[in-house]
Amino acid sequence: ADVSRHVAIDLGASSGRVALGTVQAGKLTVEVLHRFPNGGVPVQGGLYWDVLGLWREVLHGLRLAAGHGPIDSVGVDSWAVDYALLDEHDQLIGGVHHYRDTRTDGVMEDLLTRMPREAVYDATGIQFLPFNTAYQLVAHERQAPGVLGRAAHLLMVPDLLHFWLSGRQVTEQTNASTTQLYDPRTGQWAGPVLDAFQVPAGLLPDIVPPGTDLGEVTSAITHETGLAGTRVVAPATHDTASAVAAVPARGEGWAYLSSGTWSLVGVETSHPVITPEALRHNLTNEAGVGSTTRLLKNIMGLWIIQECRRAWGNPEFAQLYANAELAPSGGPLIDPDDARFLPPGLDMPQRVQAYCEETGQATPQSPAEITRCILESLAVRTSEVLSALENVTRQTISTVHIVGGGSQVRFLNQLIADLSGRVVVAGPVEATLIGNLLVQAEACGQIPEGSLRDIVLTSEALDTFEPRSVPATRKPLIGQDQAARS
Ligand code: ADP
Ligand code: LRH
Repeated sequence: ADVSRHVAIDLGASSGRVALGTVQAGKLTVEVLHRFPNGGVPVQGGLYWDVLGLWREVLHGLRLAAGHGPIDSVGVDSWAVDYALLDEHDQLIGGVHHYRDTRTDGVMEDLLTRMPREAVYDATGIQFLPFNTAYQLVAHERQAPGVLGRAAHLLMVPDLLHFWLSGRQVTEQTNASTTQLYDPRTGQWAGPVLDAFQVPAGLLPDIVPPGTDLGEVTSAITHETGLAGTRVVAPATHDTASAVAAVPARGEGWAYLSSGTWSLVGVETSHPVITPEALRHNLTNEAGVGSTTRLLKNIMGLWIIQECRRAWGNPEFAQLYANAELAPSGGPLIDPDDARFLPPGLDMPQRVQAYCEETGQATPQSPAEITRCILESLAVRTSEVLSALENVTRQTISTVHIVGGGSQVRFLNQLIADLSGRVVVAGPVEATLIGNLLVQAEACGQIPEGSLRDIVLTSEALDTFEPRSVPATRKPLIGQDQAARS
């Protein structure tokens, strides 16, 4: 057909959206039909996602989409690492835990005494983060002994929604790679890691690549939403993989920053880079679209500001950032990756202040000063990681593509250009949705294979930020070689 229409469901940690994408004459137009907030739900000392509430919003978005006429395909992406357990009757066992749940405290350190860090890295290529699925599963079993034995299936969050849409249970590869239970060399689950951590292999469904057709929506979905005959096509279900697929870059010498709740800073490589140097920098090798590897690192990101904003009564982001830009420059800096910033809490502004006090710096007082401190610190840390990526890949990075909700923060874009000394190209804001939609369109045969980035380049307006000179004092303020710290 000349025209095809696809629906992307993109669940971010701070918000979700359902969008309609129309592909015609090699161009994509995107209309966001429905947006809704997302966040953790604290229950009895644990932290969960409201996965049923998200599903209700998804159904609402699908009803709106059905009202626009026939839809060729639908696919889901979300944040990584989190999962649901189902029993033998395919019913949920308990809730879906949030990766920031403190149940994983100390688990990673403990497990790395069973299988050495080097061996786990060699088998998976994945960065050591305390909330990787591997450690969450062990924490789950410790909290609820026997639960992994009772469970029949494990589905990652987007796979759970694909199951509810299509009736098929699979694990899509890009998100499977974030579990630290996946071997990027074989494309299969990493047996030795499963054995060492005592994760039953029988829980894990078959792995399928992005762009896999999972069949038509079920009759229950047709009844509930009006969608009929629509294929469920797994996109790159890891949101970061979808975002990177839509980075509007050509040629070589570029890096990306997927900027939202997290800052994901990395490059695309043709193969996993699993070397002692990559391990020293705790870089991760996540699976990308088209058999690529996303060699990247997590930086704590705008999460710290999101939590401060909650403490300050939810002022508008635009206002917060405008005020931060007016605050004095050359103030204190934090290490955004300090573990104290990981858990949620209305005391986030105090945590930032405490860090500054402990490190003998001035204490930022107003929301504007605190926000500026966080933004400058993110820019410094981003520059450090870009240098680490250059060292590990022995390639020069001259351009940084910033995509995602955070690419709207023009002040941060400029800070990153200035502090890293590189050209920043900002946009698209909705890269994840676009990547999700284009992988579906490719799988449906509506666009030529490998043409995703060209389509983004012709469909989206971009902004450029040239580096300006900065006082040399800005650069070395955080530690010696922070990029080397895991
Ligand atoms: P996630 O997918 O992790 O939920 P997003 O990619 O949606 O995150 O990005 C969310 C971030 O985008 C917010 O934390 C905020 O910093 C930034 N943002 C959202 N709206 C605006 C706005 N109007 N102006 C500037 N920044 C914004
Ligand atoms: C970003 C993201 C990131 C993961 C984190 C858990 O939304 O998927 O890539 O590390 O969430």
